[in-house]
Amino acid sequence: MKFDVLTIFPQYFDVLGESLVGKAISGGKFGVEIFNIRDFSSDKHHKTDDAPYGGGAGMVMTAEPIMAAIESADPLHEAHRIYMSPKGKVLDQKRVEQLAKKDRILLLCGDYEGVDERALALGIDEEISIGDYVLTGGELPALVLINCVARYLDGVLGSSESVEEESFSNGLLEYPHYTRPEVFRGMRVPEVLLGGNHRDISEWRLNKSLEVTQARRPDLLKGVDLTPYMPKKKKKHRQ
Ligand code: 4FM
Repeated sequence: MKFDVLTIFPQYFDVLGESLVGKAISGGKFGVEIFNIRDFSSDKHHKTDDAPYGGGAGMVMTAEPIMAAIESADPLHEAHRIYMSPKGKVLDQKRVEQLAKKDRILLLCGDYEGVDERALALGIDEEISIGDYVLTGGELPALVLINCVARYLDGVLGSSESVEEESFSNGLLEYPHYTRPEVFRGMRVPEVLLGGNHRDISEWRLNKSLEVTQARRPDLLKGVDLTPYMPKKKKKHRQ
């Protein structure tokens, strides 16, 4: 997987040098290339914004350097081109899983009051939001998207099972976790986890998952099929 990120604030992405995501990048599992939109401005002062037509406060990012940056990063339109914006469809784990299957993703980060609509019409395939709140720009949302997609790529998590076992993979919130010591400030680790009976442990964890989901995010249970799995009876074939 290769991410191309287009931004006027490339410093935001220095954080990718740290962390598990950074390890995966240096491990060659995926790459992130940062493009400074300012480098693509033909203006003598490398201007990337201008006053809005129709008036009003703030500045709008101009279409020309954005289109030049998009076409330089992805001249053959091989990448899925995403604009991070509160107007986009809100990202969920299902969409993250689909995005993780793509070979290339281009992320356009806007700042100031907005991006000239023509750059979006001509250069962008999809708008994605990370949630219903407003930030100063698309850089943190782009880092969020890169981070959750990276978890699906080999070498980011400890093992591939960890992605399948966690919150949302079964549509439920996670069960509680415990590690040593057995007693901390008088609080004991639940007895079942010390016993080594893996059927009992799985049952306890599923029940805890259902309990925490019902208590905190009952909306998530609407998408979960709680019917117990029942193998179908084989039809009897007579000869
Ligand atoms: C985006 C500000 C573009 C200015 C933003 C411009 C956001 C979100 C967000 C702020 N992006 N999910 N929520 N962006 O708040 O994705 Cl020009």
